[in-house]
Formats: sequence, C-alpha cells, structure tokens
Amino acid sequence: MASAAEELDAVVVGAGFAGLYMLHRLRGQGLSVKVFEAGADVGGTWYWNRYPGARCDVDSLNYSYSFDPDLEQDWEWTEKYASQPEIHAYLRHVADRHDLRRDIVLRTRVTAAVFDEDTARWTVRTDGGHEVSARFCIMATGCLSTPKFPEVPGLERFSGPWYHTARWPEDDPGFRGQRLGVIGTGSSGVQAIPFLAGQASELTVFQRTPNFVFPAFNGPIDRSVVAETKAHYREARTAARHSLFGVAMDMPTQSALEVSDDERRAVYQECWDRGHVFALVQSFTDLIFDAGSNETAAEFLREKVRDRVDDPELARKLEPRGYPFATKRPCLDTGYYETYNREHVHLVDLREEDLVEITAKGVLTTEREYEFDSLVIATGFDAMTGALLAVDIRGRDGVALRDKWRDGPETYLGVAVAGFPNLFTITGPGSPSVFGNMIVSIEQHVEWIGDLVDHMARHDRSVVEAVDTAEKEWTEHVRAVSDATLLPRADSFYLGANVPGKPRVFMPYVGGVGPYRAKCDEVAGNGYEGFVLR
Ligand code: NA7
Repeated sequence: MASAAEELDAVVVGAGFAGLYMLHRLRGQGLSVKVFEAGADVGGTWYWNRYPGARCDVDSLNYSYSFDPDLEQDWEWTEKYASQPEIHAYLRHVADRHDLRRDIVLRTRVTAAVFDEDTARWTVRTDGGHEVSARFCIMATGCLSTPKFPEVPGLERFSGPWYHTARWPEDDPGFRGQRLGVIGTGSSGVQAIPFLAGQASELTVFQRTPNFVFPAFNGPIDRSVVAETKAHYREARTAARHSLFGVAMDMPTQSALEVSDDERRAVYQECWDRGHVFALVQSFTDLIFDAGSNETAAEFLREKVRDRVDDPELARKLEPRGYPFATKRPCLDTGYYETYNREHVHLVDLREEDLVEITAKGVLTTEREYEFDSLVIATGFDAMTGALLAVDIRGRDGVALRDKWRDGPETYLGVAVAGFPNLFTITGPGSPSVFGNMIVSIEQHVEWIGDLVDHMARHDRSVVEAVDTAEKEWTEHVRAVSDATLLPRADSFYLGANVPGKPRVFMPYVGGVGPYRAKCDEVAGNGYEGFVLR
C-alpha cells in the first residue's frame, strides 16, 4: 500500500484501454504515475463484461491501439469481431509488453479526489486506504462502466442466483437445465441470449424496447484483409482518425430519398451483407437527420426481422418501432432472432405488461408471476457520467462535480471541467466517445492530454483550467449539433433517459471524430485557447 505522503505527478483512475495508454504515455514523458483499478485485473470494460457471447461491435483491426506500430504488426486477431476473452488477452499483453503492471494497483476503487488550491494538487483516496497527492488527476473510468439495474424492487429477495452482464463472475455459472429469465435487450442481451438459450431448459426474455439488430456475419478473420491492412496500417489509422465514426469508410453522397426504391434497397442490402454498424448508419447522407429517410432504413430492418422470425405475432413484438433507426446504438447479432424460433424461448413484451417487482420465485408483471431458477440482468449502464460521479470529486472552493453537473454535464471539449483544474476526463461527456470507435477517441484524448502536460512543463506552468465561457460555448455547441439530428428522439443512454431522474442531456459529441480532433488540435495550436495556464 502507498504511504500517506506519497507524491506523484499523476493519478489515473481505471486500467482499461484509456488508463493503460495514459500510464504508458505519461511515464514515457518522465512523469511518476499510479493507476488505481477496481477490477482484479487490467481490462476495464473487457474485464467486467465477460458474459457468454460478449464481443466487440467494431472490427478487430480497427478496435485496437495504433500507438505501437510493432504491436499492430505482431498481434494476430482471430475473428472479424473479437470476443471478450481475446480483447482481454490483448490488453493483458499490452500491460506486460510495456511493463505497465508495476504502476497499477488492482482491486482498489477510488472513492474521492479533492483539489487543494494552496498546493494546486489533487488528494486521491481509495477504498483500500490509499491517500496519494498528485499534480494531475485523470479519469479513465470508461463510458459504460457503472451498471444500472431494473428500477423495480425485490432483486435482493430473489431466492436463486442473479448476474448482471457487466459484473459476470470469472467462473461462468452456466444454466444447464434451468428456467432462466433475462431482463434487457440491448447489445449485451442480444449477444448473450443465443448462448443462454443453448443452456437453459426454458428461457424467458423481458423486452422493454426492441432494438435495431442486424447480423455481424462474424467468423474467422479474412487473412487477405489482415495482410492488406498490415501493409498499410499507418495510412489506415490516419484515415480512421479523420473519419466520422473512427472507422475509415467511403462517405455517402446521396439522400436516401433521392434514389429509386430498388437502388436504396440494393445499398441497404450491401451494407447488411457487410455486417457493420457504421456502414448502415452511413449508407446515405441523411439517415440521422431526416425522419423520412431514416424510416426507409428502419423498415428495411423490420422486414428482415419478419424474415427471420417464424411466428408473425412474435416478429411484430420484436420489430423496432417508436424511435428512429440509429438513435440508440444498433446491435450486431449472431443468431439472435432465430433464437426466438426455438420452442423453449419466450418473449415478454413489457409494452404490453409492466414489470412490477422481482419476487423470491422470479418476476412479477401486471399480468402474472414468472418463476425462474436464475436471472440475468442485462439492463445496461448509467452511461458517461455514472463512473465519474461515483467518485466524490471536489474542485476549487470545495465544489462537488455532482453539484456542478446537477442539471447535466458541462465540459470543455469533453476532456476538462471549469473549476476543476488539472482534472481530465478521457472520453468524457461532450466528446465523441461512445458515438464511434472508442479506441480512436481514447488515443486522441490520451495524446492530447500528454501534449498539454508536456506544453505545461516546457512553459513552466503547473495549473491548467478550462475557462467557464469556453465550457459554456462548447456545451451549447454539443447540444446544438445533436439537436440538428434525430438522435434526441429516442430514450437512449446517450440522453441519460435510461436512468430515472437523470437530467435529459445529450452527452456524446456527434459532430464526428475527425472534425472533433481538428477542433482539439486548433485549440492546442492557439496556445490552448479556452484554458488558463498558471
Ligand atoms: P443498453 O444498450 O443500455 O441496453 C439495456 C437494455 O435493458 C435495454 O433493452 C433497456 O431497455 C433494458 N432495460 C433497462 N432498464 C430496464 C427495466 N427497468 N426494465 C426492463 N428493461 C430495462 O445496455 P447494454 O449493456 O446492452 O449495451 C451497452 C453498450 O455496450 C452498447 O450500446 C454497445 O455499444 C456496447 P430500453 O431500451 O431502455 O427501453
């Protein structure tokens, strides 16, 4: 354990993709750094989300670090979309390859971070009794890391075991021969359900909102694509950094309404065949701007549900309706809809009956009680702000971040907060973050923060703080950009709408990963305009 007086240059909270690279980067700049990680291993999201079927929805060659050109040549992905065990193995390899573990304290949750104005340092405390003092406090806590649970009472009364997908035990419980209930049909539910159906004797899925789901067409990675990518990885990385979603793709030039029905169908079918979330979202210029265009994609996808589900009544319940396509993150599946064609798989539509409570025996709705041996909770996360606000962060004048963000998060560029000097939020609210390839956005923030810290050292500055007016302007810009789209029309985690009482504020910056990078570079190029350096 660290001594009470330990003084560091930087504390990093979290040892997932963001925390590992931040440690590597700052250590390379000569700083003393310590990382605190709540999990028993490195990996972040890919440590915690170990439920059966857990898999990335961005292709392996893009969902990987670019900062180490030897690593990207050495590492061999085996599948088009990597599974949780493979991504976790990759992150463990990175930790070892760069000797990161010696500065990482595992099984330790940061509980508080308090800024002292006299010393201009952060005091960071953990549940393990550590107290360290650091010039910089960097939150690498992830966007989808604080699980949320169903808002009905009674989970503690359930007599069988239950598991949240984001807190899956290291020893997979297995449900062979059991009556199993699953609550939630987002990506986690959609990925887990086909696997769980392979184990349970009876599987009942509680669906509140049907998602837009299409096949990943996952399988062994195409070796010719690997060879081609590795031969030109540097160019591919540059293209990804300047793209809309952090994955390089041809930009559309036409509205979905400018082409004939046949042409439009052919485009959708081609995107469908690729099994790629962003390909379909980016198939026409206006899918996220124009409700009429959007509806053509939505209907194409509903038709596919009808093709895949044998029972028309069941298909109707599974068809996504009531919100535009891509206003919630679409899901990539492997055998999801076909699972409902199995006799022992049942769907409870929570638009027709409400959840009332969890009972000792199972789940009570307004219609009846469903009895289970085990329950799987796939109800998602308190996204983007949940993990930041779980820590008692106090800036200048003792102001709590929880109070400052009472009406929703306000940041400058999603990476800094006025009143909280020397605090950085990697992929924080107000940055592209979950609205694209997380790894591209993580690397961009890590490098931008590293450059700023370096700039401060060279100019003999020890404190950097976002200016209030710059923060207000940026927060307003984030809102205006999302308001120009259809995105605020769904009750999504982007808006905090999945957590009762959470302010309804659209949190990711949706102006594009490339344009956002250009803005950050411009800010830095202009001597970090919008920041005060002391
Ligand atoms: P998501 O996408 O937030 O999905 C959570 C699911 O749980 C979703 O279907 C919710 O329905 C449902 N939910 C949440 N609360 C309840 C209650 N109280 N009752 C019934 N159903 C509920 O989280 P995931 O973990 O699946 O995926 C997160 C991201 O990980 C994903 O976007 C990918 O980027 C990777 P709702 O839609 O809110 O009505």
